[in-house]
Amino acid sequence: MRKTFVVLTAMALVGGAVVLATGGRRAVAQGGGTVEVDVKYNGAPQVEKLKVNKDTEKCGQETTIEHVMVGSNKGLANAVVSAPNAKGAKPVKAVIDQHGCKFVPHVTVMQPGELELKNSDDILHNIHTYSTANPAINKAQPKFKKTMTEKFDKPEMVKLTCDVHSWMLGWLAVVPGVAAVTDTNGVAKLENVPAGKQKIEVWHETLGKQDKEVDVKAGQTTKVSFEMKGK
Ligand SMILES: [Cu+2]
Repeated sequence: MRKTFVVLTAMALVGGAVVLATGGRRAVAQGGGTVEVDVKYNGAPQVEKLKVNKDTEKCGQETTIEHVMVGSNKGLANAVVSAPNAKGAKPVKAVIDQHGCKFVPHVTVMQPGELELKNSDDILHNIHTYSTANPAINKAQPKFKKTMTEKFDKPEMVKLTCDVHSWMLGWLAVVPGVAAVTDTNGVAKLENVPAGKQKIEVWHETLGKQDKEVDVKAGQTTKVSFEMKGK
């Protein structure tokens, strides 16, 4: 038992070292820096609570819609932060799960390309997108269809709903360059942003968008903060 544990730990350490080494090399090769973005909101959170009238064994008796999530120190969660002109970012496969009759995560960022849509609920969902730059999707995903792949080739903020569960709301940010979503403290990190002047954009589903220019330095972390205004 102990032996297995030691071997596994050693493997994990080696694996970690490999990841660190490649990560470091990539950063140096691109001459990029990190931009740490801090997004604040001075207003009150807006979380809608409602009773569920369908599929309650999977969806629960009640649910919430997270319109504006404000954490500690007025940090705004679920904001999309991006350096849209940063070239050479490595595409990461974007995945959205329909779980507990919610889109998880509530806000997803992806570069133009393919999105994997999961249904881990074992019930019927029906994705409905309000896209205009990309073809709109209105497609049933029965419980046996655990994953679907959809294409979003054009940059756009896409609203997601489900025609079976009226409360389901999510957002897909198709953004070129480097992008991330703020955490519960309102912070997001953009990694490997090419050095030099870069436009940093912040977008929030109900609070709109803002941008600022920052000077990114290779191998360093540049901090920038935003304060979103209520509408
Ligand atoms: Cu649904």
